[in-house]
Amino acid sequence: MHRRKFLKNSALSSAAVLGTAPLISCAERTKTESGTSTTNSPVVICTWDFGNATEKAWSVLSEGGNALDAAELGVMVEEADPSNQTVGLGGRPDRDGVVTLDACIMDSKSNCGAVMGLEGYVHPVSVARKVMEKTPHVILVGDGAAQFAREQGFPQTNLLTERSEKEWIEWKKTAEYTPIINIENHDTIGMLTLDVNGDLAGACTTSGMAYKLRGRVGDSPVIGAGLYVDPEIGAATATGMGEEVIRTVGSFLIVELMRQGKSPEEACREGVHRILKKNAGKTDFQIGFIALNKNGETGGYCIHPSFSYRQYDAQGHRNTPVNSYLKS
Ligand code: SD4
Repeated sequence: MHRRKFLKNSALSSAAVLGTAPLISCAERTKTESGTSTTNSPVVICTWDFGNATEKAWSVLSEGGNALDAAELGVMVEEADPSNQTVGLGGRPDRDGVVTLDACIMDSKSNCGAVMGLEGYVHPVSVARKVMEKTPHVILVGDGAAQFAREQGFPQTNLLTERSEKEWIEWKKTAEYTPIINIENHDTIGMLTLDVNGDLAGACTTSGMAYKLRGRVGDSPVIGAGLYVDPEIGAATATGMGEEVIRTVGSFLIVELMRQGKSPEEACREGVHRILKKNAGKTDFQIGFIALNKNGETGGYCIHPSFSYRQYDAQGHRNTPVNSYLKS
């Protein structure tokens, strides 16, 4: 049923691209036996060019699956990939050599869950979802989060790969803390999804800044900073220097800017400008925001060039470089 409606919408969208029908928004009013309902053409976007993760989420959405499942299953692909050293298994450790993971998830009813500083579990996003669904809480941290993960039956795993350990040992020779401005195509994954029912969801997961102080938590698992979803407006997520995103409650800000009528790109640009204003000319860090509104429109903005987002929708898939404040 969902799939049929989605395919119908896809056909409408294609007709619009070809100039045979006006494409006003992704939402279509459809007559059903019980009245009128809104159906949508699904969309998924994620920070950077995480093709496999986005494809996974799209496989859920294009079959009529829900936005929350799509976001969780999508980012799990990166969590399980040891070659990505900024998320999940194989993530770079803190300065004490321990991989600690942060993640959050949010649905279109404003339910949310998060784990911070989780050690020994490959899928913090799934633990975050259990926090959301099985507890009266939103956030669990450190040992408490690990205890909860164990109790929920998640398997324990050593997350420190040989490669990440070798690099950490090398780093210790100087122990200089210099976050890399851009890690092209390999960075924190924030994913935003819109399903056939018009429901939005999002997930964000990371190992955080490499060689961070033990106990440091960035923006990624902080609802409103690294991720925010508002059922009436849209959703936003962030990557980059978490401290700066937290100071502006970045993703919440972007959703509120969309509420005021800004397009996703305009809202992301304003969010980046707010951060820059607070830093009075300092630009030696990266911030990248992406956003998806209720109509399926997407956009992003960043400080340094080379940030992009991958998108899957009824028109296919593409990697979209986003405009940046600095041009080189
Ligand atoms: C953090 N925002 O922990 C994350 C990390 C990140 O580019 O996105 N790095 O601050």
